[in-house]
Amino acid sequence: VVCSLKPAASSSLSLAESAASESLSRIESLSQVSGVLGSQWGDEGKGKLVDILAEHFDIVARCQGGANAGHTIYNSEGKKFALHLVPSGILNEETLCVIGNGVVVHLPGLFKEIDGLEANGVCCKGRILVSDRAHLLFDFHQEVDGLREAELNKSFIGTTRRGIGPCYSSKMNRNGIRVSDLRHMDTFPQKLHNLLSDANSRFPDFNYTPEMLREEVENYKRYAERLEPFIADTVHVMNESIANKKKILVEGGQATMLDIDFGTYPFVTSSSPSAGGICTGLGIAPRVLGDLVGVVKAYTTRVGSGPFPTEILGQGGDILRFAGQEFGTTTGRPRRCGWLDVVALKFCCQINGFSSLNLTKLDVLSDLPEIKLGVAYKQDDGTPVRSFPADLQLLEQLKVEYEVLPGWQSDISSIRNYSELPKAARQYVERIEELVGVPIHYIGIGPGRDALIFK
Ligand code: 2SA
Ligand code: GDP
Ligand code: MG
Repeated sequence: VVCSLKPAASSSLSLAESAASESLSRIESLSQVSGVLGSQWGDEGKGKLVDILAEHFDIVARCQGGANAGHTIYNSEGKKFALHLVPSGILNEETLCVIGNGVVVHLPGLFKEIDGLEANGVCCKGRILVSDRAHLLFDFHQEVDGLREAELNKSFIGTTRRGIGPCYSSKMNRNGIRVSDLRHMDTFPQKLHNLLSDANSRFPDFNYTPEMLREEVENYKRYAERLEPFIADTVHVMNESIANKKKILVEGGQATMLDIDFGTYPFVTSSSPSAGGICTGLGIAPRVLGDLVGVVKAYTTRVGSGPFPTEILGQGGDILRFAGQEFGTTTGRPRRCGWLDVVALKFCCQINGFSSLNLTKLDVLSDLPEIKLGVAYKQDDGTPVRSFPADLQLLEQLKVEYEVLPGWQSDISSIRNYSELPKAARQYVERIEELVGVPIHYIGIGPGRDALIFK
C-alpha cells in the first residue's frame, strides 16, 4: 500500500486500491493531537513515519532534546535528508514546524540545517517557529559535554557531545539563557558571562577569556537578528491551533529507554522523550493528547554506553549492523545491535499508553534463518524479574529468556500488502502484538517514503 495514494473513486475496488483507501482512512482517523515516540533506545525510524504522516497534519512539533537527534528521511525522489533540530514535517510544504519550549536550541546548528535544506530546494521561510521559552545551547555547552565525558573516563555515557546534558543543567540550575533573552542584548552579555564563569570555575581545562565572551556576544547579536522572524510564543500558537481544530503531530526525539526518569539512568539523555515530555515541552494539556504511536525496530539498537540485555556481541551483531546500516545519524558511531527486547517494550508501552505501534526495519531480518525474541528476564538464581528494573547492577547480570521463531529468508522490501508477507514474517509480527498487547498498525520494509505496509 503506497501511503500517498488517494482513495479510489470506483465502487469495484482492486485489492491494492481498497488497501490504499484503508491506509488513508487509518491515517486520517489519527486524533487531532497525536504523537510519534521512540520506544527503545532511539533510531527506530521515527523521522520516516513523521514525514509520511505530516501530509495529514497542520503542525509537526518537537518537544524535547536538541541536535543530538538524527532523523533520516527521504523525499519522493529518494533524496536523503538528515534532520537534527528541524521537525521531520519540513518536506511537506503545507506543514508548519514548531520547535517547542522543551527543546534546547544551538542556533549556529539550526541555521546550518536551514541553509542546507534551502540549498536542497526545501523552503523554510515562514514555516519554522522557535519557542521564546526554549533554552539556548551554546558552543561552550558542547565543550563542557566533552570535558564531562573525559572526566568520567571509562564510565563515560557515550553522549553525542552536542552539549545536551550541560544545557539542560543550566536550565535546571536556573541560570540558562532563553530565546526571549535575545531581545535584550543589553543584559545578554552579563548572563553569558555568568554561565561561562560557572564552567570556568568547574573545569580546569576550560579556558574562559574576555575575548571569548566578546566574540560570542557579537555572534549572538547577529543570530538574534536572524532568528527574530522565527521567534514565537509557541504555547499560544499550539493552544490557539488546538482551539481552531488544527491537527498537530508531535515528533519525539531519542526514546523512552533514554528518558531521564524511565531510562537506564545514568546512561540516558537529559530530557523526557516519553509521553510526559509532550505536555511540558509544548505547554499543552494532557487531556488534548490523543493517539500516540510507538516506533519500534524489529530488533534493538543502542548507541552509547549502558545496559543492553538482548545485545548480540561479535559477528551476530555485525550482521545486523551492516544489514540495517546501523551507524549514528548525527555522529556516525556504530550502533550496538541485539534482539527485540519485549520486556523493555512492554515497560515502554505502559509508560506511554501507545494506541498503536510502527514496527520498522522488518526487511533487515530477511536473511536470518531464525529470529529471537527476548520475552522474560530472570535473576541468576532463576527468580523472575517482573518489570524492567531500575537497578543497573541487576540489569547487567540478569539472564534473558528467548523465544525462537523461524525466519522467512526472502526479500520482502517490495511487498505492500500485509497478507502478501511470508507466513513466518506475519507470525513474527503477530507474536509481538500478542506479547505486548498493542496493535501494530504500520510495518516498515525499507527506508523510502513508500516502504510502509498498513496492517
Ligand atoms: P546526549 O548526547 O547527552 O543526549 O547522549 C546521552 C545518551 O543518549 C543517546 N542518544 C541517542 N541515541 C540514539 N540516537 C540518537 N541520535 C543520533 C542518531 C545519535 C548519533 O540518530 O543516530 O548519531 O550518534 C541519540 N541522541 C542521544 C546517546 O547515545 C547517549 O547514550
Ligand atoms: P530516528 O532517529 O528514529 O528518526 O531514526 P534514524 O533516522 O536515526 O535511524 C533509522 C534509520 O533506518 C534511517 O537510516 C532510516 O532511513 C532507516 N529506516 C527507517 N525505517 C526503515 C525500514 O523500515 N527499513 C529499513 N531498511 N530502513 C529503515
Ligand atoms: Mg536517530
